Amino acid sequence: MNSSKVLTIKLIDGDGYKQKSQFSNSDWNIEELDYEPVYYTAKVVLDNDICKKPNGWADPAEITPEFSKELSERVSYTTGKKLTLDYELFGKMLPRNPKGRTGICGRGLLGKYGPNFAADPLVTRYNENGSLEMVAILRDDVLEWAIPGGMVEEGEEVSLTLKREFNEEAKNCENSVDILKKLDDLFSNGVLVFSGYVSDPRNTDNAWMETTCVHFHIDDEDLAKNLKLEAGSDAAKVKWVTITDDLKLYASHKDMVDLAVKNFKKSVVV
Ligand code: RP5
Repeated sequence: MNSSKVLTIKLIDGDGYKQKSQFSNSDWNIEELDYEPVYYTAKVVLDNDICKKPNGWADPAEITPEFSKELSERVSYTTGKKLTLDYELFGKMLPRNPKGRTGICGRGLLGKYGPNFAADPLVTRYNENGSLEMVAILRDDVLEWAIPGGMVEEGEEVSLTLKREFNEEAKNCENSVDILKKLDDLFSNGVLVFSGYVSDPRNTDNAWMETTCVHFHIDDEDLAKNLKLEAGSDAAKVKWVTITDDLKLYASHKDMVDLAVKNFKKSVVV
């Protein structure tokens, strides 16, 4: 994210990822007088304005003094501090991406100004050949393999999000009562891998992703062999993928997998 190059550009028609403007340095401390980020807030975000739609998931489009106050009370995982509203956009003060310029302002495809909280359940097992594998989904928006993670809903405990997202995206099918019980046990014993800002192609100068990744390693042979997977919401496919050095995953997912594997190998007593 600190690279001086423009981020991965995905150009999808309509409400998708947008081309970002060029910049030479992402560091806010280095002045860039001709920096002109593209303004973009997707229609799907505006259509889900919490003030206009019952069950809407996006912040209001109108920045009222009351909303500004609410915004300045939000706390980031990354800094552990309340947001500072020091980015001026169309005469309103907004939060500034803590990791630097992105080439895009507004919320893009993200619902919230500031941090947008997600949760990433990394489920692994050893296969019959002794290789470590993870459950991966093929995201149906960008067609890249990913951890089956998703957004934390308003008021939801992260531990619930981890399980809900795994069930919705990767285990969208019947499993025996025994397997479900074992899966429940598995999800009650995760190891925290990472919590904080992640480099996601949707990040903008004013809205960004922060996630909690938790590792759940399946030791139980029955669960490892017999857990049935089926792709559900937001997933075109699901499968066990061998974790190799050159595995390519969406956004920062490979970094989180590498961290989990490193910690896991250290924790295994030989
Ligand atoms: C990533 O976006 C997070 O790591 C998480 O996996 C994902 C959440 O977004 P959606 O899957 O809900 O689009 O940055």
